[in-house]
Amino acid sequence: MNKNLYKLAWNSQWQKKYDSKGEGLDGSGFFPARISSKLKNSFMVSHEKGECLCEYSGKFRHHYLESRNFHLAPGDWVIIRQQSEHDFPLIHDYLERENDFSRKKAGKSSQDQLLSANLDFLLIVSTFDRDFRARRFERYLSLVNTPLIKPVIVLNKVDLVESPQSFISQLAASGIQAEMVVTSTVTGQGIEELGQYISAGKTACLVGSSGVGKSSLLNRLMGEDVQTTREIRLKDKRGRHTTCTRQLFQLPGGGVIIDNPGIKEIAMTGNEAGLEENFEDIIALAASCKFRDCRHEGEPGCAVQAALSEGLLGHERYSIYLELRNESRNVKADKAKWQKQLGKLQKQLKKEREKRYF
Ligand SMILES: Nc1nc2c(ncn2[C@@H]2O[C@H](COP(=O)(O)OP(=O)(O)OP(=O)(O)O)[C@@H](O)[C@H]2O)c(=O)[nH]1
Ligand SMILES: [Mg+2]
Ligand SMILES: [Zn+2]
Repeated sequence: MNKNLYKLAWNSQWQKKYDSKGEGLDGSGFFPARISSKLKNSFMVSHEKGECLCEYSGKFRHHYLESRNFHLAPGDWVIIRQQSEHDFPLIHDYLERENDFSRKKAGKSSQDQLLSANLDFLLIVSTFDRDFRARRFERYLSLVNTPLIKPVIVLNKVDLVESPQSFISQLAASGIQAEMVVTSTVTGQGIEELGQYISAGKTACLVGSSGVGKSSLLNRLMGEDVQTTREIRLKDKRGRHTTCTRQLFQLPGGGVIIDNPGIKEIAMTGNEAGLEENFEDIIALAASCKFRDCRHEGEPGCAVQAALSEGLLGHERYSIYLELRNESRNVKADKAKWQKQLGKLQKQLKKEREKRYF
């Protein structure tokens, strides 16, 4: 394989997955590519020879999209096929992902929104002011459902605060375990440190509210302005969010980074794996509760409540945990309801069809 593919964080594991897709992938116009961004009905992909636009093949659309509601996201590896020089290449298949990062879609929908796939690091960017709340960080941290993705908190715009240390101590006191990097795209502080996470072969994804400086950090890491940032956009007055699509970039020193539009609402998906991982201390306490299904909300013999009153567990941390857990359970219940309705509809549809034939 061409070394350009490795610059997209391709490795022997992906090669193995590609090879296992069967004979005939070589020499018949097939090649691997990584989704760089999603457009309305097509994708921009990066591959060993550069970039190109491509579309789903009819088979892929039917097999994954329509039958299984499976979607691709920036970071996914796909197998595309260029049948002739004049055709648009088509997405023929995809390589099973290692992991992904999703949130629940904003609003009432109970569906998830897939933000990106195949990550090594989730860079949760925040500034030291409005955004700086343990609760918000805990949301992001609890959405990381796999130990394969390492979350890193990036505290940007440090040039604007006088005593960053008090903010940082505040975070540490609330029990947040994630590593932190303090940065400024104005003075360059912390940029090198941040860059070390995104070394050759690694993929990182920038998330956080609008205006915290995600694209500015990306530009700094790239060494050139590849993404538009706020000032430039203010002149053409086109709305609040500066970045409008997710997009993948290759850093000059190797490593891949995905920039995201600002995230306003970071809602739980109903998958509790990340929540449990992030609140290991509480989960460990819960093992000693008298009742196995203890909700830790005042039941007798509750070890979590006991730790709370003995001061072994902080009230803030406890209340964040309950808030996220309850939200997560509600989403799970909504999803189950939705699935049931969908099942009913499908059955009805099948009956209607059968009626037509007989
Ligand atoms: N003082 C200071 N300003 C910064 C820093 N980083 C970014 N900014 C400014 O913050 C504003 C927003 O930066 P962006 O990089 O566009 O923010 P973003 O997170 O990409 O925003 P969205 O694309 O809307 O999600 C711009 O005016 C930047 O110049 C920093 O370290 N210090
Ligand atoms: Mg941006
Ligand atoms: Zn309990």
